[in-house]
Amino acid sequence: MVTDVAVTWQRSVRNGLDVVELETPASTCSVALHGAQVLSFAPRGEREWLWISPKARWNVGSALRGGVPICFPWFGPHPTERGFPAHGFARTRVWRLAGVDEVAGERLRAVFELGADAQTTPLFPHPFTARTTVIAGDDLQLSFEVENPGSDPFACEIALHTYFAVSDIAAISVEGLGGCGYVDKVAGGARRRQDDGPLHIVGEVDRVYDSAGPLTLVDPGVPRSLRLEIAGGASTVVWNPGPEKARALPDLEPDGFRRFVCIESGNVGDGRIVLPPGGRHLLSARIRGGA
Ligand code: TA6
Repeated sequence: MVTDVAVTWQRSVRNGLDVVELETPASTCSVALHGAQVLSFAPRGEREWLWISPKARWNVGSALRGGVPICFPWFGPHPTERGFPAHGFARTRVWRLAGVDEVAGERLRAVFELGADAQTTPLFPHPFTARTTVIAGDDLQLSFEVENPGSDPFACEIALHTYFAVSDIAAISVEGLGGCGYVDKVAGGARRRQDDGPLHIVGEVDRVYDSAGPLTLVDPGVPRSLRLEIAGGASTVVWNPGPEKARALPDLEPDGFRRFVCIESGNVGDGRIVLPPGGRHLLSARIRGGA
């Protein structure tokens, strides 16, 4: 739906966190500086595409369950250090807002930056520059770019850990993964192959697919289809905790697992990247709506 609303943006505070609110004729979108985390995106007159837990923790330094957390420089638990934060530190640091500008097609672009400092170096002993770009218009575009300004190579994992809002987890399907190999984390990391046809979520699902899509999330309950197109990715993670794991998550309501599916795009596991000195990697996602 295109309205006569102007392209405009402002800074605000939501539950104590600094937020950039983007308004375009086609959509509204909000992004927290904490984690450069997209919190919401909705085309005008339509339902929210992203889900945030009503029990999410809105504290600097805590992971906020919902929207699009960015996992970097590792995904899941740290490979060797048990005490390090899950999914790295990018999602729990306050990023710098580098700017907001209008781009072609009455879209707004917001750019956020994060670099190595005294808090990141003990966790990840490498210089790095990360840049997250959010473009809101009639679709949502997100990119994460990382550069290695140092003199040694480093390996890292990246994921856009998107929490898509769904009418009911039992009703949705994910198209585009049929025949793909995956690591089944619920089965202790067993390697499996996805059956042909759409994926339906039954119980706990936690899989790292060797594919970056494109994918379509079909939700007959809205009804809505969201198309996810990725560039620069190698992996897709599909996660839902199911009813039992959900009970163990303090920032999730007992029934909260029904309201979202995580479809996470990036470079994780065997798809991780190695950046040589001066190297750069760009991961981009575009989410488009459809009936
Ligand atoms: O992306 C899947 C996953 O790694 C799961 O294993 C699950 O733990 C989830 O992320 C959420 O992690 P979090 O640290 O945000 O609770």
